[in-house]
Order: sequence, then C-alpha cells, then structure tokens
Amino acid sequence: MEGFVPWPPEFARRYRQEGYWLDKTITEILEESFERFASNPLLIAAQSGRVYSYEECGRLVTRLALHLKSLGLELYDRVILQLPNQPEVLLTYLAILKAGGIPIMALPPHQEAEIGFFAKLAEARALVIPAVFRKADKQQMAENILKEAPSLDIVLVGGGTPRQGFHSLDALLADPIEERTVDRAFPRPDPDLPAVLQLSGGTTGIPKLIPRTHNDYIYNFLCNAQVCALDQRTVLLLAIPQQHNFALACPGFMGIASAGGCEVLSDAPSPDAALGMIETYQVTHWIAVPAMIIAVLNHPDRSRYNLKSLKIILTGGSKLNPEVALRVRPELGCDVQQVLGMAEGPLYWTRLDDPDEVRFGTQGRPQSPGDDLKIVDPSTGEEVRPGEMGELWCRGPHTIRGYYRVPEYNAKAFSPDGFYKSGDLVRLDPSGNVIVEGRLKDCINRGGEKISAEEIENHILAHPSVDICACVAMPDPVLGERVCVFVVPKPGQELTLAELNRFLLEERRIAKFKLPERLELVDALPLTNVGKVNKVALRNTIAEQIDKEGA
Ligand code: OOB
Repeated sequence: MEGFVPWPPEFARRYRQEGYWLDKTITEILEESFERFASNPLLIAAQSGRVYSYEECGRLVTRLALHLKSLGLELYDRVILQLPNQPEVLLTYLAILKAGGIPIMALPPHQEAEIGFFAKLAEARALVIPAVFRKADKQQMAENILKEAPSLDIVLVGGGTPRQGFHSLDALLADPIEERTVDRAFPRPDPDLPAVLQLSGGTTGIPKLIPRTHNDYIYNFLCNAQVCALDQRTVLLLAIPQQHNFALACPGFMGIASAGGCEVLSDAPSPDAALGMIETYQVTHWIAVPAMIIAVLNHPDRSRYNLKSLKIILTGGSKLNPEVALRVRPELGCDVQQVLGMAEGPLYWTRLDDPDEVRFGTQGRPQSPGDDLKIVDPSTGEEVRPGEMGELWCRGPHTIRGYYRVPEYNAKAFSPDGFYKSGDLVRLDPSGNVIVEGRLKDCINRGGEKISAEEIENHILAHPSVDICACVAMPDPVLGERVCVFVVPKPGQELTLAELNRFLLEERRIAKFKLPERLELVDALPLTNVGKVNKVALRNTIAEQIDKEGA
C-alpha cells in the first residue's frame, strides 16, 4: 500500500514464528468473541443505561457494514470517524472494518482545519460525524470540507436530520438490510496492511497518521488484555474519547471484547459522572488519565459514592506523580496500573504483582517479550550508561516502522535499524522499569491530550497583529500542563487572548482544546546560542510567573 512502511521481512518472519502475529483480521478476532460470549453484555451506554450484548453488537455491525457496502465503500477506502462516546462510534468503527475500510480515528472536537487535513492527506472516501458537537455544526463543517477534498463522497450523520446528500446513521442502523441482501460477503483485507489510522500526538506543524496493521494491532490488544488480567467479569469504564489508542486498544474496547468483558462508555468527562458510573455499573476497571485521578481524589463529595467494586485504575497519557499514586489505595481502595503508551505502538506497563516502589514510582516495562528498547544520547544516538537519562527508542511487534505518507519525516523519526524515537526522556531504574523524566519533543501534554506547539504557532502567526510567537507548556496542578503563548506583536498592534482565540476558532477553525490559555506579550523572544527560540527559558519564565502569582 502506497505510503505505508512495512516491517522488514526478517522481523515479520520472527514475529510470526514467535506467535505474536496471527494472520487474522480484527473483524475475524472480534467475531469469534461475538459468537463465544453471545449473551454477555459487551457495551453499556452510560447515560441512557442501554445495554448491547455481544450478539446484538455483531448483528448491528453486519447490518451497518452491508449498508456501507451498498453505499459504495470498497476495500481499503479510508473513512474519517468523528463520533463522540456513544455506542454508535464503536458500531461504526467495527462496520468500517468489516466492510474492508480503514477508519481514521479523528477526535470529536476536531474542526475543519484538522478534518480537512486528514481528508486530503489520506484521500478519504467517507466521513462519519455527529450532526452537532458542543454547539458546533458538524454538517456545515462537512459541507466546507467536501468542496476541498474531491475523494470524499459519503457522509454519515449521527443524531439530527441529515442535510441533502448525507445519510442518517440512525436510519441505517434501524434498517434491516440483511433481510433483503443475498450477497453478504465482504472483501478480506490483508492482515499485514493498515487496519486503522491513528493520530499522532503531534510534534511538528503537520499532524501525522499512524498506520496500525491487523497483525500488529491484534497483538497489541490481546497481549494487553493479558497484562491487565481482563476476563468475563471485567467491567471497564471509559470516559476518554473512544478513538484514542488507550481507549480502543490498550487494552480498551478491543481488549475487553476479546476477553468477554463489558465496557461502560461515557461521554461525560466530569469526576462526578465517573464516580456515579463506578457505583451504578459496578465498574471493576477504569481507564483514566492522571488528571482525572487527581480530580476524583480532590472531589469533596467522594465519600458519598460506593466504590467497592473498583479494583484497578489503568492510567497513562501523562505522568502519574508518585505522591498521587500513593494516595490511591488508602483513599479510593483500589490499585493503579501505569502505562507509558504511544499511539505509534510502544506500551510499557507496570505489573499487578510488582512491588510498591515499581507500581507507584515507575512507568513500567515493555508489555511484550518481543520488544526492544534503547535509551540513547539523542545527539549521538549512542546508548547511555545504565541509570542515566536519555531518549527512549522503541521497536517491536506492535510498534510502527513509519508514519503514513511522510517519507522525509520518517527518515528523522526512526533510526536506520527501525527504532521509533519517542522523544521521551527516561531513566531505567535497577528493576528494569522506565521512569519518565521529561521530553525532547515540542508538544504540550494537556491532561494526556497532546498539542503540537508548532502546529498552533503556525495558526497564530497568521493573525495580522502577530509578528513572532512561541507556544510552551505552563504548569497546571490538575491537567499537568496547559498552553501558554508568548507573542511579539507587530509595531503599534494590540492583542488580547480573547481576540486571538476568536481568530483561531472562527478563522483558522482548529479544535478548541488546542487554544492557548494564557497570552504573554513581549518585546522579543529569548534565543539559544544557535539562534533558535529558547523554549526552556520561556517555560521557566512562565512557571516562575505562575508561582509568584500563586504566592
Ligand atoms: C498515549 O498516547 P499518545 O500517542 O497520545 O501520547 C504518547 C506520549 C508519550 O510519548 C509520552 O510523552 C506521553 O504521551 N505519555 C506519558 C505516559 N503515557 C504517555 N508520559 C508520562 N507517563 C506516562 N505514563 O498517551 C497513550 C497511548 C496508549 C496508552 C496510554 C497512553
């Protein structure tokens, strides 16, 4: 497939021999579950309480896949999936796979800038959107994108009345096409080719698409379901966007579905909602970013909720500080299992039987025996001495060998021997687990959601009052980091945060979660001795400033 970088044959051979790659499709693996666990509940829509059994999910997925086929979707067609956390997002995801398509896992808050970009880069055939998301008219967004992306010709709309030429997802799900369809065969994708395009956290001006193959992604979630000991009794709460790799495959929905368990899917991000759902649905496992754990720990009414069913919080996306980790057992009565994960594939987990200092103080070790890691001095590419800090490089049976359709960038992002350069600065502790100490990459980690500094800077530079600018992370007690922008205005120009953000939302049409939350107007930006903007100095300046204001 053009633009996809496969594993070299000697690695593919090894991964098969060692039993990591099964040469099945995601649809085949999950259909085994639909049959095997038929009457078990697979999915609960948290807000309505509607329960979907494995059998019902399988039936609805086949129906929707037949509709996609009759609308003209073909093998390997790319489909942008932007629905919020309701069961339809999973039914559609599985239906796209069954019809042979490749879902692009866009996030619900993405706007025209992001969705238009993915549509053009991947030459997407179809787009699946909610009619409205947080007051944004997504059908209008789709109309605008259709004018610029000639490959797009199918638009499915969840909720609300579809505009002319668009299709109602709800109507398709309610229409039993299977009863009048004789040919129910679907094309079978090659397990060595991309099944899903994930999004990269982003460290450059342009977002990247991450091709996850059937072989690699299946191993990713099967191995992960074992590491997290999921089984038929597991009730997993998910309130982060279902499209995220963490929510989909680590172990996420696919991990739970492979194990016969049940997922409670919620689109309410508040700590109150999470606490209520744990009690109502007797949740045993909860996938939560550290910001959510902090919010729950600090929640004044926490003792009103019965959390007895909760056994483990699976946490990652940003660093869980040991002080917070230490509060979990005494205050919430459950354990934490930490993951250093990346949409590119690498997964480092602490294990449930690790000693306390490993479970609370490290971000774990590779989940697969087939993984290789190196900790290197980024300036030389040489491995550092044991215990020293360096950049984490990863390679393995579920770590990609290249981003989709960006050969020049891949030459820098991967080593010649195929390691993914994570951009994370880590140290290996004597137990063989990594501790995340910082990062090289230029992004802001806002409660686990990654925001590329360069991407936002490029949009801000388009504002008529801005001469130069730099985005950096500013510390936040709950989210960890938020975006702060330093701007040198053009001579005689003024700028406020409100005006800048109006411009970014209305004229640049970017997702709201990426907006700067603080603007600092300055006369000049500090430079390093090679003439680049000194972001370390800017981060220190804003951290000191916030510290002073707090005091
Ligand atoms: C997950 O994936 P991404 O692709 O959104 O972000 C990856 C980056 C890592 O390179 C690292 O910088 C940061 O997020 N990160 C952590 C972390 N887990 C991720 N930093 C410190 N401590 C951790 N535990 O975020 C992701 C993917 C799968 C599972 C879980 C998280």
